[in-house]
Parts: sequence; structure tokens; C-alpha cells
Amino acid sequence: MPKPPPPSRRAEAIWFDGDFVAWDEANIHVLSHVIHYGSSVFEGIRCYRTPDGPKVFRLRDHVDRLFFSARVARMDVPHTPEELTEVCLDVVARNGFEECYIRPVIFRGVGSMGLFPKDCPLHVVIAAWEWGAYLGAEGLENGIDAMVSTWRKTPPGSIPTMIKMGGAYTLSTLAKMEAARLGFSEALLLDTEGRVAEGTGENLFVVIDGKILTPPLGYSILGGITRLSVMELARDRGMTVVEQPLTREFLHLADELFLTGTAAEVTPIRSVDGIPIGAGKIGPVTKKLQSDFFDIVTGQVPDRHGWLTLAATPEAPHP
Ligand code: PPE
Repeated sequence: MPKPPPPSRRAEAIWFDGDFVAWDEANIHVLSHVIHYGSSVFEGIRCYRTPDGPKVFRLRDHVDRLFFSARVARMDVPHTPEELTEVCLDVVARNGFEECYIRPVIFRGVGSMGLFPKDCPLHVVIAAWEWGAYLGAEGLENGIDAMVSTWRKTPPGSIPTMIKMGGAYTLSTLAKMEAARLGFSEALLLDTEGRVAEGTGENLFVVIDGKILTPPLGYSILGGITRLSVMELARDRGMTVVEQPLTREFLHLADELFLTGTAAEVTPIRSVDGIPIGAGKIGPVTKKLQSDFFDIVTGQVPDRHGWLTLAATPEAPHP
């Protein structure tokens, strides 16, 4: 298990359209298009403390997804993926983080009023902060209590679920607030057909009879990078992973359930709507995959998949 996180620290320097600015100065105008209409695309990337220094997990895959989101949102990013990859590493190094969460966000600024973003310049920001266990250290270890949300995922042909677009997250926020109000740690959202899609900010996995099931792309989910990584780790262990649509009953057929995400990492679910899952604690398959994940990201075992990129520390700046 990972050690409990140190007290949270935010970046002193945030990269804003090409320059580093102080945290308190990274501000925008209240009439920016993004504030009114949620016109942003973003990423969440984790950097882990390893014996060789801070290493960023699947950096290029996250940057590529950011550009994919921007393309769908018709945002013409004034930087290359290579540039933004370097900036992410710079943000870690310049702030002297040993571990952190990196948040790139591209958004429409202030220009013409109204929906049509004519003359609204695009801004690119990369910030970072220290972020401990997203669903709590206790949840990571023993499992969280989840509920099925009364909110449904947007249907295909509506707000896209495969891109990380700011406005789309109003749905996740509503579901999360509902869960918190009712005393749950997380909400699981069904799609419009009633199939289980994902958590508010995580993908979902179901373990039944030793097999691992997860909804396929195209079923109202984000193509999670942690999701893909955990599928690979499971296959490395010779486990069977099947992408298939899941109805709500699968949640209760399951021997184990777990969530994956950059923020949530690999978090077990111990109950859904008050019904215990398996023994009501982290199950053996989840435990194995969670340790495989943490062993790799924290550099306890060799990075055999080439998932980590070193972000130099201030003492040893990268070239
Ligand atoms: N589904 C959704 C809807 C989602 O937002 C995330 C990431 C995932 C699945 C998992 O994807 P990946 O991180 O590539 O494995 N959610 C991000 C936002 C969390 C937040 O509160 O903000 C994250 O985990 O960074």
C-alpha cells in the first residue's frame, strides 16, 4: 500500500500561455467564454515519487488525449504535443514536486459575448498540486461505498463522453453531490439504456468467477488511461479481461468491483446502494492489480511497459 500523502501543497508557478506565473496571479476575466459555457478541455496526470526521482505516469498518452479532446471541441491548440509534454515536466521540476497531480486545461477566453465563440482566444494552462488518495486513504485500502446515481450519462450523439470537456462535467458534479448528500463516497452512472457506464471520474471493473469485465468504448465512457493500464496488468498475470456491456445486476453478481482513474488510482468498492460486494472489503483480484499498479508507478519494480517519464528535480534539471 502507498504511504499516506504528505500535507497538500500547490504549485508556486503555473504555466499560463507560455509563461510561468504565480499561483495567485493565474486569473481570468469573469466574462471568459469558459465560465459561462464550460468551453474547456482538460487532463489529469499523476507524477509519482520513485527512488530515481519524480516520474510522470503515461505522460504522452495524456497529452495525446488532450489534443484529441481539443480536436473534437474544434480548438486549434497553439502548441505541439511535444511542447506541452515538456511543459508538464517543467511544471513538476520548477515547483520541486516529488509527487503531484498535473492539470493541463485549454479554454476559451474573453471575446465576443454569446454562445458562438467568435474572437474568444484560446488559453492553455498547466497547473499542479499535491493530491492524496482521491476517494480517501481508507477507501483505497478497504473499499468505498458507492450508489447508483439517479443521473444518467448523456446519450451518444449528445455531449461526448470520450473527451474530457469541462462542461460535460456538470453531470459528474451533480452525481457526486447527490452521492455526498446521501452519505456515499462515489456515484456510478448508468447510460440512457440502463447499462452501467462509469463513476463520476473513474472507469468501472467487475470481477466475476475470476474474470474481469468492463464496459467497452462506445458505451458512454471515457477511454481511461488507467483502465487500459490495469487491463494490461491483468493480462500480464494471465487473467481474462472482457470488454462487454454490463446491466445493473452485474454490480450485485460481482465478487469484486473496483474503480480506476488517474485521481482514484485503483480503488475497491465494498458496497453498492447498501448491498455488500463480496466480503464487503477489498477482494483478492483487486488487491493484486492495485499492488501491481502501485509497484510500477512508485518504481518498486521495473517499468516494463515504459509508462514512466522522469521529471528532473531542481538539483538536477532536465536538459
Ligand atoms: N471516467 C471519467 C468520467 C473521468 O473523468 C476519468 C478521469 C476517468 C474515467 C478515468 O480516466 P483516466 O484518468 O485516464 O484513467 N477523471 C479525472 C478527473 C478527476 C477530477 O476530480 O477532476 C482524473 O482522474 O484525473
